[in-house]
Amino acid sequence: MIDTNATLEKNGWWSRLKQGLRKSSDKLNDGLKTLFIRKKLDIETIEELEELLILSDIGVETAAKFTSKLAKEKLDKDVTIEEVKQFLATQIETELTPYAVPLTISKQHCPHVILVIGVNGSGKTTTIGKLGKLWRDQGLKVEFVAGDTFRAAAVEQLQVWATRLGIPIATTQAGGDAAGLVYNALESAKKNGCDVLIIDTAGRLHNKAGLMDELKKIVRVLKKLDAHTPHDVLLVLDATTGQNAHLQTQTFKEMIGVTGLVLTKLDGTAKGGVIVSLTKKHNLPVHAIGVGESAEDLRPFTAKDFANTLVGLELEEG
Ligand SMILES: Nc1nc2c(ncn2[C@@H]2O[C@H](COP(=O)(O)OP(=O)(O)OP(=O)(O)O)[C@@H](O)[C@H]2O)c(=O)[nH]1
Ligand SMILES: [Mg+2]
Repeated sequence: MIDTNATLEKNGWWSRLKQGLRKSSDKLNDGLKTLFIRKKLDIETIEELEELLILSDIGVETAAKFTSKLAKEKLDKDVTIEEVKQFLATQIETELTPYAVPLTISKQHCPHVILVIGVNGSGKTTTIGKLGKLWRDQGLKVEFVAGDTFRAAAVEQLQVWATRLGIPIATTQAGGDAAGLVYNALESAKKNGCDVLIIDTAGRLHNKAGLMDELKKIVRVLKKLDAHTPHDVLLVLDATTGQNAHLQTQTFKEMIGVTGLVLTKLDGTAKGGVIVSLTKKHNLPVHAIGVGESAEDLRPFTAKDFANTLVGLELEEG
């Protein structure tokens, strides 16, 4: 499984997380600073705080839940901005903890098959490269399948990661049959002792129906060889798309089935709170988040680190 406690580069990851969530935390913090000039917590401040939370895409219901709880505890009492930040961080952490689930690779699966899906440009191929590095570094035998046969450049892009990381990759020519490629790749991965088979897919075909049909076909052929596969269907979402991420999740969930989320490009949005509403609404775990383009910019998702960073609290050492 992904070792969430890996100390390697932990401090480096924290500073990347902090840097990556800067847009979101700056927005929240600037808002809080203007709100909490007054010392006493009045109803007007509570309402403005609710608005600020809604603007961070945390979700209308959750924003109302947080602020009514704060009002119950602190209305007409003196509060400091630090207290409010601590309160929000605790609430966000509580909301997210059930959804911060590491992606567990079972060596018994031989191989553990992960199908990676999402609309074009969401960060699928990059995420596969990053995950491949993470697991390879943990000593797992990883293989890639370049299942986006729609574009020649897509195969090349995954090939670059594979070469750089020394990870074997199954490919076919552009325009080739993705499901056939996946079938052959699983068949040979079963023979050669591969631990994790990660399948890249197209984000765009001629139309949405075509894309969904191809993904369904891939799932069908996997099941023909091994009814338990794919063990995970990872939906990769670009966090900068905001409310659109909700729509994408709904569609992929209905059409293909999704077991977990990866949120990418959190560094490019001020609405990092979208993770709170996404997980809750769709009841899906977040396995990892991306806060930049390099291989080190993806890590397992932990509720406390995310919550504290989002509200601008310093992370605890250790
Ligand atoms: N800033 C930032 N950029 C990212 C992140 N993840 C991916 N990207 C960039 O987003 C762009 C698209 O990523 P890809 O991995 O090619 O996306 P894809 O889903 O495979 O796209 P298609 O193959 O077209 O379906 C690339 O330029 C990546 O470098 C991230 O966490 N932060
Ligand atoms: Mg791609």
